Amino acid sequence: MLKPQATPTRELVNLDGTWRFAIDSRVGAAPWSGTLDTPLEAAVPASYNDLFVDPAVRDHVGWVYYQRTVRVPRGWGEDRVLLRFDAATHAARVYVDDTLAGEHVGGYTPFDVDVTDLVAAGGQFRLTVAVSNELTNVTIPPGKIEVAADGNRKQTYFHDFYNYAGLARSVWLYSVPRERVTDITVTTGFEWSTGLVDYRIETEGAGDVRVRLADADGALVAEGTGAAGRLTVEDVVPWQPGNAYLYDLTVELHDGGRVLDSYTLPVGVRTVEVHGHQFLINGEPFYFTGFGKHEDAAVRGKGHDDALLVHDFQLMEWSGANSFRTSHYPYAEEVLEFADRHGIVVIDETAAVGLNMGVVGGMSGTPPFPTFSEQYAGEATQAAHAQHIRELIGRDKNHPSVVMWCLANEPASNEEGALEYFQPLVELARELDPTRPLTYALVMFATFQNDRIIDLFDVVSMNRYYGWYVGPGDLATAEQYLHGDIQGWITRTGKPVMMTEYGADTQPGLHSVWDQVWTEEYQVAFYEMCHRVFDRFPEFVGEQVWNFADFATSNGIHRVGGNKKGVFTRDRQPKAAAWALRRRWRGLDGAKPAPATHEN
Ligand code: GCB
Repeated sequence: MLKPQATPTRELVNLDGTWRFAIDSRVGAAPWSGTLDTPLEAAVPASYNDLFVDPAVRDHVGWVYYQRTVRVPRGWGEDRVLLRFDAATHAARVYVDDTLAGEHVGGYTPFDVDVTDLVAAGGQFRLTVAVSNELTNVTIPPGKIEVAADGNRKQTYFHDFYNYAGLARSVWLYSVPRERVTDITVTTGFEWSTGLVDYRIETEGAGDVRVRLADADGALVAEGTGAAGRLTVEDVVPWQPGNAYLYDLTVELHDGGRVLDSYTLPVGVRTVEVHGHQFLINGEPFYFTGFGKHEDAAVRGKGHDDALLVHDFQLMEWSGANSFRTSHYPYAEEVLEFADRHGIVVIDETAAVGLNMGVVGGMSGTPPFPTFSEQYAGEATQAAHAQHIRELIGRDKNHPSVVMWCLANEPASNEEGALEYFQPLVELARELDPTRPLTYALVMFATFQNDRIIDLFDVVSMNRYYGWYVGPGDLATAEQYLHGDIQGWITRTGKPVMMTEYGADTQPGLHSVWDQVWTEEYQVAFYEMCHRVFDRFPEFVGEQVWNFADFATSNGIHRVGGNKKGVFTRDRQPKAAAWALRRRWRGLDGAKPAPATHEN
């Protein structure tokens, strides 16, 4: 799916700002058919939950309405006119004046609504967007809605981060020509020092395809014709972790001498491959250092914010991180573009978090009922998951920073039905993208003895909390468990093994000379213990701590003002562990950086 872009043949208007806002219980039926009668305005992009002080808005379960007027530029009479929603969490209905113009389900992937036949160039229209925050057994992530004793509908879900909702990413009105480029797929490779750029272009309407590849200075390095082909670049500059280089692929649709459409896609030339226990980028062993993150901040919730984007990447660089995982949903596309430009490696995760009744069952890991059953993650959930994978890969397939798809976080891969649930999804992902390895983040109940699905995947990604949920305060025992666990996975699979989550909640300012949980010293000692273990295994390919920053959670007695496993606070101040990670990952103070241990 192509991101809207201003080109010689396309224009776009950004619709961010403040929109009229109301929850459904406070407006009449069909509120889109007139001006929303509401005193509230919501910022776009932002999750709406924390904008207002009224708990009835924050805790609302169901539809909310956003509304504004939009003027169509007068020069767009010959074009098709589309609305693009970068995300509407978790479902949307889009009304142009009185007409339902489009719908979408899935809170973290973009969608278009073609409004050409409903609007006029130079005219204006009333745009109303209904957004639902409901999570059920037919959504990804799943959830459950019950009517509580007070008569109100209550949303529960099986992940800890707060269910922020609304229009948390940008909204656009854009024009495309009637004959146009509709999709571009690029895969890259090398033949010695020559770069190979394979392209496939989809179009609508007549016209001949021409492509041009320019280097970072704008100099032409290769060109071709036709809807599919291979471009070769002599002495190619590869896209490398920590050393990004992007070419520009300009795709044009021609009719004789006339350019009907033009679109430019940044392209990084790199390869990704799993070989035995190694994870290879451009044929070189790669060791992941970095974080599981969240899109999360005060007031704006999951609202995309370029200032926070820049600052988070600054902090990642400061700490010596070379990568992150988009836990637990696809992030805004701007984040991936930034990673492309700055050489940060991304594990791109779906929104399939909480497919695990064992976690709900508590520390015993015993599910109250089977996870892979009709009442929970059944066929309808699987269909939603498949559609989500299509949309994720459709959006992110061309980002060089994305080196692996993570199809789920902590599914009940130890339970009956897991194989039947995941096999078709893995086949789908491989068909959509045969070039990138696949993984899923493994919950602690899924052991090397009882996991049922690892053979379908390429990389073992472990989420483990020895020294926190298991053996809190007892790092010596934790060390033994962790060692045995990693050894077990290496022996069972022969695949690369990495840690995608390990961490300890930490209250900044709390100190102790002993191994006291929640103190800054304990978080440091916890990481030191884990790193000691990791460094014993040459088959181990990476460490992503949980979490980059503290983040908001739903109310729960295990969370004190949110999840505090961040090595930065929610407002991005470093805890002692952030400094310790920086020393390790940057090799300061004679500390041994993880990558050096593994010869890359
Ligand atoms: C996990 C989950 C993550 C939680 C984390 C925790 O295993 O994957 O979403 O936030 O544990 O802190 O409990």
